[in-house]
Amino acid sequence: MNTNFKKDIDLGLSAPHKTLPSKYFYDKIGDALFVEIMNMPEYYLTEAEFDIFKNQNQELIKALQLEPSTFFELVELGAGDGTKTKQLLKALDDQNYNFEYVPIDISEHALLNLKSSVASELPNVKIRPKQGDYFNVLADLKKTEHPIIVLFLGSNIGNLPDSRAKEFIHKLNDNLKIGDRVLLGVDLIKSKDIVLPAYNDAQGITKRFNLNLLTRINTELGADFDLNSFEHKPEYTEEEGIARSFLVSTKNQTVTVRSLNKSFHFTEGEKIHTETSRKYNDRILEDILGQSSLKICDRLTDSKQLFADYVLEKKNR
Ligand code: AVI
Repeated sequence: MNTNFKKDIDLGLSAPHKTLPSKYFYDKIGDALFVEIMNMPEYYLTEAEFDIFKNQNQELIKALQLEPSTFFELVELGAGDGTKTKQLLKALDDQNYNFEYVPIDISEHALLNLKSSVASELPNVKIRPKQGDYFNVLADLKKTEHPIIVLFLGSNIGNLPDSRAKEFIHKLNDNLKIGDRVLLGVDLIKSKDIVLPAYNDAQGITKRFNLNLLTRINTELGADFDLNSFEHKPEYTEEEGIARSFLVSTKNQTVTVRSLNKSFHFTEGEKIHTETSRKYNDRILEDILGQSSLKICDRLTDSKQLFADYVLEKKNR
């Protein structure tokens, strides 16, 4: 059994404001539900970023200051199925850029699928998948002299609270050389009537995604959460720019987690915070970059101005 999982669940459910880490959404069922989420009409993020990669790949190449004759490594953190990235790979390949694609992911399975799809769709593209922790792989790559371009797409940084996003940026900064660049995909701050439905879809897929956390605790830690006694509830205000998902107890109840030898009491209306999805603008990103040497050089947005891919460069201060 995963001891970190057990420890994190204990910590989160024992806190005065109960919380569960969103990284535990992604088991086999959660991965499949997230694919469904990305295809939902309400979840505009995926289509908006795809629009940038499909329709502005020339602008992207220019903004990243890539040169056909200089070898570079295109390193993607958490590559997934690479749908967006393949648009950029194709444009680079068509114009004979000299590069290697290095997708990094925790999932060996995702990397194998990506490798075979790139090999069949873009046979000229050199791909060197790396399985493991982002920063361990980046630390190794730092030793090379070639320019590194890091892709961190899909507003994945938005799932980190601001303090952790700052730590992430500082670690990324430490693992890059002067002149290396980052393409950071973020969801932009916008009104509630667009953001909330993306986290509360009509078909109830996001609700299943959120409740799957309780199913995991039931299955893996022998808990007795009654899924019918918790409601999915997202919240968002445009002023703050943060969407938060909660599971709300619909009654007073006690849940026992066998492998922890513990029971947790929930009052009616009590919330468990399960996810943070921060939305960005220039000012918020500047604040997250803080004193790091990563500076904003450029920004591309989709045709509806919903999503942005920022180009950051590590400068010599
Ligand atoms: C992966 N991440 C950027 C998604 C988001 O929008 O925060 C995860 C997600 N949660 C609910 N819907 C999608």
